Amino acid sequence: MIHRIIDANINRACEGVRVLEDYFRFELNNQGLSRQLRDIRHRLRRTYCSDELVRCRDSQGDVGRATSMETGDDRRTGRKDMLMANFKRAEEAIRVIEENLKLIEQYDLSKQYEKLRFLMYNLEKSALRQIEYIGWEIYAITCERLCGGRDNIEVARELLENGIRVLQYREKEKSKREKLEQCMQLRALTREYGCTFIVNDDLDIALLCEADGVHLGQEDLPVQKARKLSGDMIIGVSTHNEKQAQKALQQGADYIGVGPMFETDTKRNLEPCNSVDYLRYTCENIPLPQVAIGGISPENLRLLLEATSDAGVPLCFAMIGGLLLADDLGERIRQIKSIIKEYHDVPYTDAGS
Ligand code: TZP
Ligand code: MG
Repeated sequence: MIHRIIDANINRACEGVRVLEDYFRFELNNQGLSRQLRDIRHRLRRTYCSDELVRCRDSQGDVGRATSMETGDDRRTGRKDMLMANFKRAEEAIRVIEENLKLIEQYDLSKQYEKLRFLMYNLEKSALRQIEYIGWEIYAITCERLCGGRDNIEVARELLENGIRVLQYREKEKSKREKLEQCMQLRALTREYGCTFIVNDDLDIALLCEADGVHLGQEDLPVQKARKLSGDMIIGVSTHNEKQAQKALQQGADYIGVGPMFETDTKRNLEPCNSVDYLRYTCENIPLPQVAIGGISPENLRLLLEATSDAGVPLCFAMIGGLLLADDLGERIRQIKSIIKEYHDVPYTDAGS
């Protein structure tokens, strides 16, 4: 009855992949991931084709069916949960196919399925990262100078308590030693809250504190060189025009900063940027998650959301002054999130669940 097992597991794997594929295709408009998943699904079907498969099928006589109907193990709480369950479903099913093909002396085919399983592991990682990006919404950046006497750690705690899911450490006037010290503390804190932690400029500090990522400007290390040291750490790159955005994409950046959107006092000597038009361009042409930045506040946020309402890439909004200068951080975060929600109800709401 080995064919019965293989048949059930080819179906199981393909169905799991189809759930994933349609999520990335229809909800996220993510062409890259949906194409790769489609390709895997076709290879799952085609690698072992035998009339024996359908002949041995007996769904009515499946003793596992009643159990599956009775348990609530497959109740999902959100999209992340659904995605993880379906990656696992597909990976486990492929493993079963591999083992059983070996039993019927189809060793070469088993190895082909093994390759597909490893492709799924890689896709799982990048898919989960995409989901993380969607959950970012507000990309908070530190700036102790704007914190009214409080230090970065205190302010970060308040941001995290109010649901911030990505925090960048950016301090231009502190020594490396001070920065490392604060980053170590922030790493521990962000880990507690499951928040992505990114260090601006300093790859060495990012590595030492085990940050999730590093953010590089046009004058910092080039992406390819940074990648040699950073492994699979997230690398974000600031871009101010189309050429820089294309280059960041080619060089393997994981996301791009897009800005400055508006005038800002926070950063001096900014390269000019045709703001909203440029953001529209990157959303349409650069298939990477995007972080709009520069002078963004609750007052002008709708302008950006309107211009990008059909963006097929994850888009979030970086703020320093627009966030840190608020009297009540929690209130400001809720205000910004509710503005974002006017434009992106699904899937931006439960991605972090
Ligand atoms: N990069 C481009 S603009 C900017 C950076 C770091 C400053 C953003 O700060 P604010 O206060 O949100 O304008
Ligand atoms: Mg920099």
